[in-house]
Amino acid sequence: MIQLVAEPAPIGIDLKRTALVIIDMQRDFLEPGGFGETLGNDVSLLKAAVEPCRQVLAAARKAGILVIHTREGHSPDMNDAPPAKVARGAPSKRIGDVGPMGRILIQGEPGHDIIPELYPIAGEPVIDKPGKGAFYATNLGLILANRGIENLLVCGVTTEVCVNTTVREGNDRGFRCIVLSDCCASYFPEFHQMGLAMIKAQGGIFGWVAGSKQLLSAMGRELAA
Ligand code: TIU
Repeated sequence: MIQLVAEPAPIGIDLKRTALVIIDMQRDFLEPGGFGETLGNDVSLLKAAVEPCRQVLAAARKAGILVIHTREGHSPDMNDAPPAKVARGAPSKRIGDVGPMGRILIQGEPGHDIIPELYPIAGEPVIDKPGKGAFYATNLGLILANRGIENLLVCGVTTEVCVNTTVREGNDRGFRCIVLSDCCASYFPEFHQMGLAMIKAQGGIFGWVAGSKQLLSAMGRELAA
């Protein structure tokens, strides 16, 4: 058990029943020439989350916590891509079009892959998801149930889109979701702040928010104990 300083209240977590879920830290969102940039965003805004995420990932691996990575994207035939998603907005390139990192948001393309700093290692499940939420049309729930997981430490991008959707899905499924604030980022700094505020408001209506430093120091105390 670790005692984590969090908002709206401290929380005790059994690390054996906890998974670290890293949402969509893909080149398509973090690097120029990918999906995020085609939507008109400044992708450099997401960089801030990489180093805190890397530190939490290293600590989780050392502590033997289950680590799960997710990737948003679609199969090359795009049978799993809703036409309403593909046609949305006025991006410079649409999902499936060829960009500098291969076809935008398509599995197997360089842009779809996870950034090198956070690359999965053998044994870490990688969940490919067609939607924003990591539970929708994936086997994430089954993997977590099989491991007896009750708590999710959530990192990734973007705070108000795939992180928030996944936390809301997880909360309704009975998981305690703890979002690591500095391990998440948005193309809109104000949405990052509000995305976190929405989770922890009303007594933690969707979950808890904590900083990576709070988690790392709580884990350090546990390892030293
Ligand atoms: N992973 C994720 O958040 N997908 C998005 O499309 N995010 C945006 O902010 N666009």
